[in-house]
Amino acid sequence: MPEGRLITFEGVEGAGKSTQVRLLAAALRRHGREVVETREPGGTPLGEELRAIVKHHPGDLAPAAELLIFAACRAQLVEHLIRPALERDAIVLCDRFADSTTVYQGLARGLDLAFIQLLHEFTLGNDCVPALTLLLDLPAEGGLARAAARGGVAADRFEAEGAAFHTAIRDGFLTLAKAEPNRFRVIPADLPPEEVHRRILPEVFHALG
Ligand code: T5A
Repeated sequence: MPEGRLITFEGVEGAGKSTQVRLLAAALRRHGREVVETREPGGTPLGEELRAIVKHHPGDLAPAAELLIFAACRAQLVEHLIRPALERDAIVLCDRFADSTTVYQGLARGLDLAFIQLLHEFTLGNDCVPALTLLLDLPAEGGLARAAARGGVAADRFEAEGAAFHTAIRDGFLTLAKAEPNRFRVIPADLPPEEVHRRILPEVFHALG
């Protein structure tokens, strides 16, 4: 059986996803596994260019345009990084993935969920679907406060949305987790980073078999 696995991290802004990707990558490397760390939007030269646009475009960005930018980022990432890594049996850790599109553009922005599902099938195929999705859960305001406390960077288009939007994001992820309990693990994220990591590890080793 191929040993490559795609593991994704999801959650509200500032939930600690990047921090946990780094901690998990180090732990898996200590176990001798090849690990590829990546993020969405981004992860490829094209994706990083589109990331800057989708996060900081100064004018109005139509919701459909926003959706298609995320889909373009993902198509590039899957083709150029994720699929080749899985084919050589690496573990890919991705900071946000398709579930973010379902939640942000589908559930929060109100775009057609059936169309978004078709886009996922088109961009991921059936070989780049996450084996495990770690949902780092905490109240939206807690994550936003962490992101703001980082300082130095102005709020992006998403962070600048109101409280109702961010609450819908948290609720949306919890709804997806409930619908797919075999793939999702909900991890409480309002704990110190090392404690969150300690709770993630057994879930990952279980998924890796
Ligand atoms: N988006 C994305 C969509 O709308 N559709 C999509 O399809 C996709 C893929 C991306 C934006 O795009 C949207 C969602 C986003 O709004 P981003 O900057 O990548 O923008 O946003 P985030 O993914 O939210 O990234 P952040 O860096 O803001 O949050 P993280 O990665 O969850 O958090 P992290 O690890 O960077 O930590 C944030 C701060 O908190 C501290 C860290 O040191 C850091 O200072 N921290 C903790 N503090 C206390 N306790 C803990 N356990 C902590 N863990 C981390």
